[in-house]
Amino acid sequence: MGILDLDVIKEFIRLCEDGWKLGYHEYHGGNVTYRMKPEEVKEVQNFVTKPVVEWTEMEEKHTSLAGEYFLVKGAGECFRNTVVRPQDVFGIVQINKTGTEYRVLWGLEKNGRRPTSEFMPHLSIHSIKKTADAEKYRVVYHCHPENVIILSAVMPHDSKTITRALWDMEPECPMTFPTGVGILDWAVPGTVDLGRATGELMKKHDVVIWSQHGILVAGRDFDTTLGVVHTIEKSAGMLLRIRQIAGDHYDRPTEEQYRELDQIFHLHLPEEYVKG
Ligand code: 2HA
Ligand code: ZN
Repeated sequence: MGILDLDVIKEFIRLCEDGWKLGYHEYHGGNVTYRMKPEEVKEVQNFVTKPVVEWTEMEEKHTSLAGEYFLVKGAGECFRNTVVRPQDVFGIVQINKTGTEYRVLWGLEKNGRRPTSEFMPHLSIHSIKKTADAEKYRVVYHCHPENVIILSAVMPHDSKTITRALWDMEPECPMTFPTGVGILDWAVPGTVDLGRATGELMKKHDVVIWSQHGILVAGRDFDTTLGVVHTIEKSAGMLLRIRQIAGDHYDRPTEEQYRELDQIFHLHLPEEYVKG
């Protein structure tokens, strides 16, 4: 048995493989990080005896993430290669006891053992989400689904408009992303400003669309996280087709129907999105 036989590693690889096959990761597009559970850290320690890169100072301190371990996609790596060269495409990274430094324990072998350039924005989101609910949020995933990107170019960048339009496609949508979708205008990727604005929206939502770029999701596990993206991307595709066929003349659930759905499935849909 080796490190690649551990369930958590296999599941991480499967997310990367599925994301690639679904067309969410052209070239080196997208990135993913996962905050490991204590029992997974223990398992990994059987295979990792000493760090492969010593401590690196972080641009931002994250006290709430002190002592955590992350699976992290590597800078410039392609999701497509995760299955064939996992040790290059991602790695295991440990945060120090004060939340000021990180070190690489395994993987990231190519490209100078560097985590994704979006590692710091990802850590900010992990910090916000862990503080909100440590068990509910472990994955931060960013990808480039085609229909979501097209939709972001033609719809107003307003959270209510876009959330309701996506929800209206099928009940699976409000059930899968009940806190709705935040959206930001086009911005230069990887900047501190974009990271901050995303973090602000992540306090309220689990999903943020970066207009004409892609989507960012925080989730409990790999199934949930990929499931949310898959559902939103399918919904965005249906919405674009319906609008192509019928313009604005198509059936949508009413406010009362949303209230009924909410009551039966205990979704706690925000009032601002339910109200017509
Ligand atoms: O290449 O997708 O947003 C990684 C990205 C940056
Ligand atoms: Zn991107």
